[in-house]
Amino acid sequence: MRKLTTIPKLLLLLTFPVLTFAQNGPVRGTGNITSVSITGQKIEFTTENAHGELTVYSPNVISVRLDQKKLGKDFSYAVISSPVKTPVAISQNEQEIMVTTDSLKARITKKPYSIAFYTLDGQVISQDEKGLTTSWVESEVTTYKKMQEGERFVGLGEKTGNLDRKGSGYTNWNFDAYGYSTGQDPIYSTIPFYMGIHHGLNYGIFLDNTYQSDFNFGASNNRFSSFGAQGGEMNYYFIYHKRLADIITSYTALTGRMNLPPLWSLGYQQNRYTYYPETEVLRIAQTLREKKIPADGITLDIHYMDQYKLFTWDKSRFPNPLAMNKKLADMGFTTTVIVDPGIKVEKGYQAYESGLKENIFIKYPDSTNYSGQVWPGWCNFPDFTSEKGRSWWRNEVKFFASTGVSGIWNDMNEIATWGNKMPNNVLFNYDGAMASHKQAHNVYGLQMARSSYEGAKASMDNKRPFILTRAGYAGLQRYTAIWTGDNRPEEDHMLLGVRLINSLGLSGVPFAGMDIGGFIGTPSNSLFARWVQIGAFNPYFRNHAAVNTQSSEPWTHGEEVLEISRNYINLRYKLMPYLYAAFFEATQNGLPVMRTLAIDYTFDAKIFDTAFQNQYLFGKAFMVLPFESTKEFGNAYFPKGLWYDLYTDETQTGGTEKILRLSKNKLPVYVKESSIVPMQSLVQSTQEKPTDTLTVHVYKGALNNSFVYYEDDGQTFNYQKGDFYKRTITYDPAGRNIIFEQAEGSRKSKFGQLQLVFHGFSDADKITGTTAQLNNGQKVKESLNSFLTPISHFDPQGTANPVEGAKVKNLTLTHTAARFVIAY
Ligand code: NBV
Repeated sequence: MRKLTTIPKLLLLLTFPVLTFAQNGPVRGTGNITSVSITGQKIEFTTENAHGELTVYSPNVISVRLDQKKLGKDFSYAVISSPVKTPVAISQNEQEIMVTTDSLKARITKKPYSIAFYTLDGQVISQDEKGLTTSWVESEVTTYKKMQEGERFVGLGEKTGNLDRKGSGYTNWNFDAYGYSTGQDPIYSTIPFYMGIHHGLNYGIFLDNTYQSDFNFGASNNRFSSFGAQGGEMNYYFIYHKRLADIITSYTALTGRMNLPPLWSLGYQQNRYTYYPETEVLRIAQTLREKKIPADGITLDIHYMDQYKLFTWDKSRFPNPLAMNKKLADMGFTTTVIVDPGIKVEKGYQAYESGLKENIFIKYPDSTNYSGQVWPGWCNFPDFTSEKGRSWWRNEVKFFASTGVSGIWNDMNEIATWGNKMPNNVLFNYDGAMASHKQAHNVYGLQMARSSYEGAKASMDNKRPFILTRAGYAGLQRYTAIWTGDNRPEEDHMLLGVRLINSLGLSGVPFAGMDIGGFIGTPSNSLFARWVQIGAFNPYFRNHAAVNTQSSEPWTHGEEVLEISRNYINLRYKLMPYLYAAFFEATQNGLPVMRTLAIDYTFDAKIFDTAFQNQYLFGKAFMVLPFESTKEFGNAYFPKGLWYDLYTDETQTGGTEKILRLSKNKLPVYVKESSIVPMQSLVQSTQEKPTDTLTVHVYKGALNNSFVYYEDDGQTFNYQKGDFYKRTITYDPAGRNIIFEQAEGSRKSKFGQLQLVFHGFSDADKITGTTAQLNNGQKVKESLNSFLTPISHFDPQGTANPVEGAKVKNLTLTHTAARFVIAY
């Protein structure tokens, strides 16, 4: 690998003939740097054709801005953090400016401008493609990076295609992509953040520009990767860490992390376009209970409204929504309703009249309101990029809480209108800066979701709202979950959905889902069953189907599919303590709940193989292998380490491929060695109290592992005042210990008993609970049962057969907040 060394200048010139330009036909380059000023962590410079700025945000994050005109204030809808004070050395000479932090070096070459990033020991992480660097074609600005040998690219949010995006190009322009094909681009949302991987190094680049943006990872060229936008400035953040996971953590330090979701939103959500009238909604809820299919959410699509008019209920279909929602709540269901941004132009209609009066709609340049056609007919659209528009929406949204609704599902917010050709001269406030549709389009959905979140939060009495969106921009995770829109009931679409959610996870969005079963048609029975199995291992778990398709409830595909669906939904509910902890982790470090193997096994080429690219981890412990339902055999790849079959505890050594025999009723899932998996008894909704025992599964292994167990009321913001119960559980193979650290927070666990289940341990391991280690003087009641325990928790059939040779032992303790150690 090439290193940054002090090669004599002449030699440099000979080795790399710099074919540069300040202007060549319609293309304008930056040209040479002509002046430099350094203030603290910031370098400002001018070039022959441009103005530039480099800011050290942290030891690992550097922002670069370039524009043909003087740079103004750096306004962003995505970035919420400011530079942190960081030790940095900046020096310059005639040829270059050197920036060194504790983690990386950046070198700006002056003649002409170009930038490169290096590790502290001089390895190239990323460098501008000499000769092209950053340049403009009219108002379109692009930065070109040299394509490194063997370089791979991951991320970019909700993008179709392969996990490794090498060889592909993408456009960001939020688009209503009804029934999109598996290679279609763009679709609904924009997250201009990707990570490059080469030579055992990885880095992230976030282009913070809301115009239509384009990314090229070696599509139609063999020279560079590039990112650019049709207007605005070049404004990007370069992030370097040794681990890909840390890059995501830094990216989400910039753009924010998700808030703790309400627990009910992690349960199963039953959806349809559309359930009405009220009797039908209640019938669905009752049937879920009767058939013992655990569920938490019922979602209402556009037909709950009076002629699709926002902030209304159709009184003939829903005569008393508050009473209906109360009935649903008594049965353990929470209601989510859809909202579209379009407000019907109709004299006398409350929302329209108040929107007019408050003057909150987006406008043509001649100050008339822009009208586009959607469900209710001709509509005007609130300007969510103005504080006035957001405040109007926040106020209107209170309507939902007053009718007993806790979830707001934001649809059509690309903006989608009939014709899908919104004029570019429509104007948006853009928080005072005034922007055209070209600049505001990609943030409209984000700002709508933000307004819904803020409005719902303000009207829900300290309860956590749940917001779902279709469109969005970088940073959407701060307000909302996202789903992948109008997918098709096809096998490859199910697998594409897995990759879309994985890619969203790489791009800072942990709370994502897809329409289970496929939206625009009727899936085969086996596809529906497989999709529910996978859905149980998705962060947001909702099935949905369009009008004029077969209904999508788990019982509509026959008894066998019903049973398979129930088994996996049951498993999801038993895993709730594990899942909630995974969400808690996402709020702390931005890491996703559903993780492509690229996060933990970044430099293992095999995981990018299209045969294995859909495999993912669900939380830290489970590796899910999503195969088409039509396959009898599946080729699996096990990354290094030891893996336990979730259902049999059979072990599999990593670094290997294996052909698995598949069956309809079982989704292949493996547990990583040294994992810690807390589970609870089966409940029918998250509102039902589980039994008093928390079961913690421990898998023997050689890796150090720690798991942060987290509980709170699952509903309110009281956790912000310390009302939580949190404890770190560490698996320490060298010390042969499992350590339960002292619990933190002012809350008592809802579980009085703790049952430990040991997988892969043998009698020779002599597991003991060490009561002596308790530091509060309290005695721990313990009983070590040295018989094989039925591993019914994971049996998809629920038949609870002990598995021969599984060496599962259990130990039951009184749950105490004090630190204790289990030795083996
Ligand atoms: O509101 C109807 C549908 C909704 O069910 C779907 O989930 C959205 O993605 N919506 C799109 C409107 C257009 C459907 C053709």
